[in-house]
Amino acid sequence: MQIHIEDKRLQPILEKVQAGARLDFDDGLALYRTSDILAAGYMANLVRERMHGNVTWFNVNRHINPTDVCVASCKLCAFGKRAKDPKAYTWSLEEVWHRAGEGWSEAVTEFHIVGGLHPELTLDWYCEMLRGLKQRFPEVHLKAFTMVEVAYLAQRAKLSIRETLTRLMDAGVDSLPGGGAEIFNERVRRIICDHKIDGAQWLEVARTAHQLGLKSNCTMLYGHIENEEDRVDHLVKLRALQDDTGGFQTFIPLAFHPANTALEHVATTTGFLDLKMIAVARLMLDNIEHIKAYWIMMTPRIAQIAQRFGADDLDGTVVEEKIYHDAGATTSQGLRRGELLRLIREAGREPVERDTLYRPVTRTETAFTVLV
Ligand code: V47
Repeated sequence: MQIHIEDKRLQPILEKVQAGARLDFDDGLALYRTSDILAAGYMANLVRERMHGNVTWFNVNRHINPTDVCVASCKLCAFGKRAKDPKAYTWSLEEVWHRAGEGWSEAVTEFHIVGGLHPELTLDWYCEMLRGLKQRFPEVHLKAFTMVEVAYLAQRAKLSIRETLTRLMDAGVDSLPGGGAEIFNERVRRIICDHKIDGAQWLEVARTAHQLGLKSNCTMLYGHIENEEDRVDHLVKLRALQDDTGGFQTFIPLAFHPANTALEHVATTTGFLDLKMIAVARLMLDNIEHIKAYWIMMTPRIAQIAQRFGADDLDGTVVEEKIYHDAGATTSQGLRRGELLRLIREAGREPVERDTLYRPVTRTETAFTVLV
């Protein structure tokens, strides 16, 4: 099929995409720098349909954030609080288990568990939390702890990353979410999250997790002080690790929300940039199966359109979300299943419910009366 490419610099990229060839660093830069978003979207959609046909995956999950107490004080974050901040919270184990059950129904297949770097909660505490969740909700997949949290728990417990991950797996962790990656470039990282592990360490924790058989996701935080080179560098590093391990399931571009952070002066991202981030990710990350449009971050409106710009996954029903809402997100806390189906079908896609490992979940819609 012939398409009209306004930005002639994209012509060789189209040829590579049509031939199924890998894009290089300069191609990534050209894609981030173009205003020809329709050409980028067309190419990304081509790849997306080659990989997933007409399917858009979605899941029914619940986010659990046991504490917002965090030693890191990252400039990018509105969620983390100092222990002595009167607004800080830490749930007891009973509260975690109780809250996990709130809004839970048989439909929930995943708990997404992340929180602050708490100076006192121990690895044993987290393991008990996981065991308690597994005991109460044996069918629910536990996608828990970012690479940053794993590294912090390892440091506090004076254990290796491998040993820490092994203990978390024994206690019930089934996979890892993709947060904390931010932008790997050290110049940017020093400003937006200088207390976090560096990019190389993030990648090393991911590598160890994958070697132990854990799948994980990966993310990139954009729309703050990074430039286009930083973005391409980030994607190329993720792609290189994926070549080695194959352990990343999904990439999620995360738009920076400046409200209530130390970077409040930064302008919020636009729909144009949000869609471009999805498209470029689909084109550059040829070895990562899924690109997720996280509607909480990009709004249901943009997430819906993203299904035609390279995204094949909409996350999720969520139920309760704190990290983005503390940073000023005005999206709702959770989407009902029926609403997700509408967003997918109206975009001409076929919704397929999945579990965390992208196995189709077969249930009749009427079985969801509790959620719809
Ligand atoms: O790690 C923190 C980011 C992440 C802000 O793996 C912020 O399936 C924008 O990782 N503005 C947490 N972003 C969210 C996350 C995630 C979400 C959905 C699905 C998955 C998955 C992972 O949010 C943090 C950080 O990168 N973040 N503060 C902020 N003010």
